[in-house]
Amino acid sequence: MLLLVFAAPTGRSMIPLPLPDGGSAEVIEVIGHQWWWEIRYPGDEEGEVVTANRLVMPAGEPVDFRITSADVIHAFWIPRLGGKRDMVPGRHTTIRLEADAPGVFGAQCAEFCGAQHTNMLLHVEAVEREEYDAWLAARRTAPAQLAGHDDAREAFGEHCAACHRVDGFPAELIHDDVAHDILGPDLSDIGSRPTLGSGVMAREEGAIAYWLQFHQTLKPGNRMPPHNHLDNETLQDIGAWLETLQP
Ligand code: HEC
Ligand SMILES: [Cu+2]
Repeated sequence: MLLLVFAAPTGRSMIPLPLPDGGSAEVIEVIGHQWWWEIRYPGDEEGEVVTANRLVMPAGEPVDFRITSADVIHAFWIPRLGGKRDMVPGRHTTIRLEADAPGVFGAQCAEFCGAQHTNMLLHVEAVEREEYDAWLAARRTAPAQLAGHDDAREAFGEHCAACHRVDGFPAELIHDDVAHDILGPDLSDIGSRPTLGSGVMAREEGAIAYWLQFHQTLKPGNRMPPHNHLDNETLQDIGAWLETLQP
């Protein structure tokens, strides 16, 4: 049994709502995009952790989800945890939810937001506090796996890095001269995430290269441009490198 503990709109304020015992709840930011989920774990001194389409939360304690949208109205709803809240561009709302035990819950955008609305799925994992802290700490360490795969990293810097962040990716490899205003999911831990395309397919071995080739067929109209101009070998190389990215 999971319950909605408290929900209240807040302004842009980052001040956590107090708990009855005077402490503060864990804060996780969720930002809706056409058609994927950006998840941010704020950290003043430790550093912010950013991921996408997989929400890891501590079980057995309240969590304040600060929600908003980057484009159109979406809605944040984890049915098993209750509550449902519109995500409105330019407006920040906090919804307090608690998972009383560890588990995996499905969630989906609950407000029609365009062509791929039904493929805007969110994988939610509630884990013990210890496991949550260990995951965050691992994500805060710069990924050592950036060594090797030189060709892939070169190609990523040229064709992908303008839209996709990877922790510790060398700035000198990034070509951001391609003019665009579209942000893609952070890929720093893509090798450990369960799905691709916000739930369109499982992220098993070889799946990233497959997604890169066929994403406009798998998820028509999604905001990532097709990569027909890149040969299959380059896409395979990039996919193999991205698979190594995990905390
Ligand atoms: C113009 C911006 C843009 C460029 C350039 C771009 N992407 Fe994307 N990418 C996106 C967007 C937007 C999505 C989300 C699509 C969706 O799920 O609706 C995405 C999704 C992805 C995903 C799935 C992520 C997930 O969490 O499911 C991967 C992997 C990916 N891109 C890799 C790449 C690679 C590799 C390149 C370069 C060859 C690239 N992208 C180039 C915008 C871009
Ligand atoms: Cu939607």
